Amino acid sequence: NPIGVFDSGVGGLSVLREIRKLLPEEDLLYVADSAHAPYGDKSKEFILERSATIVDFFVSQNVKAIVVACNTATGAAVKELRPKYELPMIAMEPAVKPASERSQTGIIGVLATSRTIDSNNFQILFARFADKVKILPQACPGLVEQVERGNLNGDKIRTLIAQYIQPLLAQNVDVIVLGCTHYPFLAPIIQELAGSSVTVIDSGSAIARELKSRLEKTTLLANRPYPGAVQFWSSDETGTAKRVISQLWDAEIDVSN
Ligand code: DGN
Repeated sequence: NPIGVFDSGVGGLSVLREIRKLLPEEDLLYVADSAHAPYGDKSKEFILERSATIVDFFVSQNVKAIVVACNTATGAAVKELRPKYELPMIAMEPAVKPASERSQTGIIGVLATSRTIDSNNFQILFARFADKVKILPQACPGLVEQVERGNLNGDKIRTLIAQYIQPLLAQNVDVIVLGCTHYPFLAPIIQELAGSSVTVIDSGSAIARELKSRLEKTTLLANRPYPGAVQFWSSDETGTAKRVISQLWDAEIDVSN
């Protein structure tokens, strides 16, 4: 059975690629809810409703586990969804723990959507590390939209990123955590603009490792010597999602609606 992975759009592909690297033999089903992206400016109820619809779709496809590859959906929906399904459900968490261990200045920045920063989950995470490290959250309106269009470089995106990381650098941040799954696609520019004394980290590989360990515990790990299939679905019917998923996945792929 496949593993279902979803995001508001194409951002979750940054998590999907880590899963593919670590668990190449697994069948993967990716859903990009592109017609409703970004989730960042939608209500909690709306995100919950969309997430439930996608999880029901995964159940109809007989998935054996679900990865919520979206920090915003994690904050808005996972607590409500988990008790309703028996499937293992792996969700995002900004990589604050590794960042706190790495930081020399004791000050880290977290880039995320406003909805993630305002979420309960984030407040809890924030409180959990408050005595170890100073966390500066930074909302980044506009970045998700750019990635959704496949704009990973250029003046517009550089100006936005510079504007968001400048205040962090001014406060001596030496680790920047990417708390939105769209941002790893912008990591090269974020790194370049932040400079070599700053470490940029995301949660993709940690989520893949957590998925693996959950599957091992439940003996659901695929055990075969050949690669699994990867299938893509999107709620976008204009062709943009197909184009951008192909660009980010670095292969000409088919996208079902
Ligand atoms: N990829 C989503 C996240 O990790 O938060 C972006 C959410 C959005 O659609 N704004």
